[in-house]
Amino acid sequence: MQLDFKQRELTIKLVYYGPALSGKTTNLQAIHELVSPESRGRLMTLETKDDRTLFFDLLPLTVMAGKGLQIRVKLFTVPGQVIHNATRRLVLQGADGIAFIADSQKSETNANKAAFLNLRQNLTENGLDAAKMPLVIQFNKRDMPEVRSDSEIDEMARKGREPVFKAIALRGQGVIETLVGLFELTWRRLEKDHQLGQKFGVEETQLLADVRAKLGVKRVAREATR
Ligand SMILES: Nc1nc2c(ncn2[C@@H]2O[C@H](COP(=O)(O)OP(=O)(O)OP(=O)(O)O)[C@@H](O)[C@H]2O)c(=O)[nH]1
Ligand SMILES: [Mg+2]
Repeated sequence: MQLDFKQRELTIKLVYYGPALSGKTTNLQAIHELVSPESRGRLMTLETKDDRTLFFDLLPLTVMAGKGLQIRVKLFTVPGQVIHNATRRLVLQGADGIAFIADSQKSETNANKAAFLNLRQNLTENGLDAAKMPLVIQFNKRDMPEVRSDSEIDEMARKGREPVFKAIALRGQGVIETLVGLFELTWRRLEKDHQLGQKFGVEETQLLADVRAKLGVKRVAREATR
């Protein structure tokens, strides 16, 4: 997190983590597509080979919220392939929140687990407290055959403490919900640690409503102006 009180600017780093091919890059592409042009920057995809991220992707978003506070949100993806662990650890540095993108296919259950353990390990190695890190989980690829059932995922959501979202990132479904859910958790964490609301003179309910509205999907904005 970076703070600039003079400019009334807050910069937050959110990282999309998960096993190879679970849809992290696709999430960023869908967000880029859905968020209105005034809130989104350029999607940078750094080096790919056959659909697979070799380094990382970055999508910067900017939202004006609560009494002229400029919130910059930098979305990063990590490369999921096992061999790229050094890059994953690097991208994870300074993360304020994490969206774990799991693959709903039953065949990927072990890959999800391994990636989750890898996340915890890399957090620890980066000196970040895994227990305090804002984290949401997305089960992506709900459209595929042979996926884990809705009730199984609902049960996991009930048992775990992380918010769980279902998504079909390829069609843009569930991606904004995941992003907004993660933003809210992250804001609350930062608020607890740094009393941001008080320092910037903004009220949480209003701020979160503003962010929801601003990130809330181009289509809605279009309908409103039609
Ligand atoms: N059917 C379906 N395919 C998806 C979905 N989301 C992503 N895909 C496809 O899955 C493949 C991998 O998606 P990526 O977004 O590149 O995966 P990634 O997590 O960035 O992969 P790495 O960069 O290797 O870690 C692509 O062919 C996507 O089109 C989805 O919801 N449904
Ligand atoms: Mg990728």
